[in-house]
Amino acid sequence: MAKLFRAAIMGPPGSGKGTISKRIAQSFGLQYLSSGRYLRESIAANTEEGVLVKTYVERGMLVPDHVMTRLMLPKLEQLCGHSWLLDGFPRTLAQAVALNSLYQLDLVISLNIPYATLRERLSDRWIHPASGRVYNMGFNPPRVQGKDDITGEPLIQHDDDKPEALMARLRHYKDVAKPVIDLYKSQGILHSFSGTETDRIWPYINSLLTNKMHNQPSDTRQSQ
Ligand code: G5P
Repeated sequence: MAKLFRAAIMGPPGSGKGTISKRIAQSFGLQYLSSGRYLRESIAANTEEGVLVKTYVERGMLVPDHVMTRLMLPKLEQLCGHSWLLDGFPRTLAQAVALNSLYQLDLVISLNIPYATLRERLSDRWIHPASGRVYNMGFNPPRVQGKDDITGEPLIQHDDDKPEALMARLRHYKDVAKPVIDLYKSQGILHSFSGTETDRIWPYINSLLTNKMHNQPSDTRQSQ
């Protein structure tokens, strides 16, 4: 039986995790789970957890580890039997340790994007709240300004992309990501990519994944 492939993508807000994750999911057929998108769906649905996480997300703060692991780990259980890619989780060492106790990751992609590029991208980002479709007024603008391409409904900006929340998110990222990056480096599964354009980084990620996934050993063990 082919071994299941488990990967995660890390990077500061606006680094292109979501954009690259969608390309990976499409090109390699992985199930893709975005923590940010899942949180925003919970907020929009006004679930009990949505009400709780809203107070953190709208201030650009990280949702506490125990809440994140309680939300994300059961979602992964539902993906049992599939290869998957995590976008935005784990984000702290405590989350990485909790994930590690259940699943061994095969690969972690870390994106290093200059601060000025991040700031520029996020202030230009608009989303279609119902579907999560993301637009950027320069990189991938909607066909009609301010409207979703598929439904024609209005686009909005996330509260956490507004300038005050954005600064807080960028500061937090640096502090909490370092021990996670060190952990995955020590496990020999970290691959870092630097640059200012997703389209230039993508071919390297594509070829890394092609290599890794085609050279995956078969696994006779029970898959988690
Ligand atoms: P999220 O949703 O995980 P962030 O802040 O980590 O949010 P974000 O903002 O979604 O990440 P991204 O996914 O890294 O960014 O980037 P993206 O959306 O693909 O690209 C950003 C923009 O740039 C888009 O408009 C895209 O079109 C454009 N773009 C991409 N490439 C290029 C390019 O080459 N050129 C140009 N010009 N544009 C480009 O998390 C949100 C919140 O949820 C909570 C936190 O509160 C967080 O702030 N949260 C967690 N809390 C605790 N633990 C966790 N694990 C959490 N996960 C989420």
